[in-house]
Amino acid sequence: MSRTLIVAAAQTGPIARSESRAAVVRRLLALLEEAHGRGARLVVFPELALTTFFPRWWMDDPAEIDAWFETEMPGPETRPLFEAAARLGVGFYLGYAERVTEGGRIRHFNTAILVDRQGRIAGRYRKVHLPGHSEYLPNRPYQHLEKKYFEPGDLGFPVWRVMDANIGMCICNDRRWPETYRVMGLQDVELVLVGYNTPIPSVMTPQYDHLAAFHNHLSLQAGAYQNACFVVGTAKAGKEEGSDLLGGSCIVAPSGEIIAQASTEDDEVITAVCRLDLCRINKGSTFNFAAHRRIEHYRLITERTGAEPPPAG
Ligand code: CDV
Repeated sequence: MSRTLIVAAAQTGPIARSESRAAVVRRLLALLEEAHGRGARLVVFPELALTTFFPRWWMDDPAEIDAWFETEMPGPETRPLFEAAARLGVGFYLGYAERVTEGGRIRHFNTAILVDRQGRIAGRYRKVHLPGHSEYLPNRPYQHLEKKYFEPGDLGFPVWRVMDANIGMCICNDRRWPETYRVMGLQDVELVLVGYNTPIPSVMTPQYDHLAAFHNHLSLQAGAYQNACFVVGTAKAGKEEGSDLLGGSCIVAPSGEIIAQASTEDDEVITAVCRLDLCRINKGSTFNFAAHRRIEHYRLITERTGAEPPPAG
């Protein structure tokens, strides 16, 4: 029997610094309900979906920094999302800043959770590829301080069997790295969920600002095609606290084709019917990993981090 899942990307427009968690959750609830009304059974919200993109600001005061983080999930302000998931029978992906005490120390992560249709947390992912810098960079329109405020994720790239599908998660900059998708591809992933905040101008590569939308889709489409899976990319978009955030939320089929795309930089739901068995076309042919991968030639991928030129000949 073919498996079909209607999936939504619930893009948000900007979130103001002053906007309360409760107000943001009301926006997310409206998106969840709209997605449900359009038949969606899984909704993908952005990275750091509960707040403005605070890593753009340098902060020293630990209390000021910690105010951006959630210490419990669900907490009092986010519980309505979990209740709505259970009431409507709609799962969701939610990105947020996580502050947790583990092994006797306080840890900060850029995290996403997968909540099932019963409103239970079925999976947790912590962002592995943190972009930006940890030191203050003068003469910039803003900072990108993810390396200051978060530790690299420590949970790898798991895939969960939820809603009769193999589902994996990653966060924003992770989508640019083929390793992200391939580790999930090796767990037979069928659906990769990714939320993002992509500021323009880029602190890292202003030379490529005019290509930001192209590089976003290029990464999502390549990940989908090369691993024969659907990819749902959801932006926080628009002008947020003076900084432009890329839109272009989309849903990509295992063929690499975009099958739904946002047309605004505001709160917007897009949906697509994902026939999960389409993943089997390339999982059983061009990208049949068991038949074609040659792992004896891939050692450098895990043994070497940075590029080294060949010896002079
Ligand atoms: N939030 C992010 O991870 N943003 C990065 C930017 C800094 C390049 C991204 O990959 O979109």
